[in-house]
Amino acid sequence: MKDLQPTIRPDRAFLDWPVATDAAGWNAEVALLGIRHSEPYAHDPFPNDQAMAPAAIRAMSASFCYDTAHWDFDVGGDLASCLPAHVDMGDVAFDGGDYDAYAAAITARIRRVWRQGAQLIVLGGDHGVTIPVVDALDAIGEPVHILHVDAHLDWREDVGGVRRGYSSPLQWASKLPAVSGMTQIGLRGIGSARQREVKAARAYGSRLFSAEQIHADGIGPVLATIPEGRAVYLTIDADGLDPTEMPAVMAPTPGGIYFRQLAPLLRTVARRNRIVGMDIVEIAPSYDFVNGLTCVGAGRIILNVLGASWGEGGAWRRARN
Ligand SMILES: [Mn+2]
Repeated sequence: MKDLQPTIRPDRAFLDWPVATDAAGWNAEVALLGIRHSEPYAHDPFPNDQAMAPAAIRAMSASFCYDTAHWDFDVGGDLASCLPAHVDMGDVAFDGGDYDAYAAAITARIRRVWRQGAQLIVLGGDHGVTIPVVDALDAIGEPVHILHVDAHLDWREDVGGVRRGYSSPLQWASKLPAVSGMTQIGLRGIGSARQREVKAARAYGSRLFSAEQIHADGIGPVLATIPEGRAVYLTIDADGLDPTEMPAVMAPTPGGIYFRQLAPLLRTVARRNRIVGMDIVEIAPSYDFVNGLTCVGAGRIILNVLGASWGEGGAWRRARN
């Protein structure tokens, strides 16, 4: 397998973590990777705006956490004292050539991360970047449930013949033997799906929650669909959140879920279930006019997952001890 060399060194590491672009040279329990591109659609510009998000999120590090040694009320402690060895692996980028080789190399690298027993954090990119990531889930060695936050269903089989673009990640994941089920939340508006995609998702057994259902009933019914103790992969499309909180997306849609709903959901999941990996995708930094609010939100979501995973009562902390 051809490796991704060189992986791009970020200008600023996520939270100023140590940078190791060569996966062979690091030994960490939390690994972060930026994936700038997925398989492009003919009708979209390449590179798209979302390709700038990994750098934009890292650049806002000081705004979402200027010192991990400080008490963090979301975490209920300080991240510095509970987070194990961690590394920023830099970014990978598609050069417009052989997409199969690019995707296969990402999958190979992530398999290595998971075989070493690390938790993976991915910064997208558009939602197509989730596909080469979930392709590596077989390396977990146990069934994995997917928790998906998005305004859109993302169950398109293909768009103009392209199978691995941003409209297809959950449909793609449903074909993988390592994936045991999925819960999709935040759905609303023109949720990208035609009737046949909604039917296919339901026939597969995906548990769908509109944003409105969550506003009405809270997160309890969502939690009930995630098998206790099962490994979880979390994929968050920024447009799943309300655009008042995460405005910098290509398809802002009113009525989204709020951080105050997502944070306790993720905290509970990260305590009951080992979140083996997560991605946050579809941030369009050119639209992040207001204090970089969308990138700050992304950083806070990642910090919440890390804190709940590795802090008191966290599933990763339990698995390690
Ligand atoms: Mn999406």
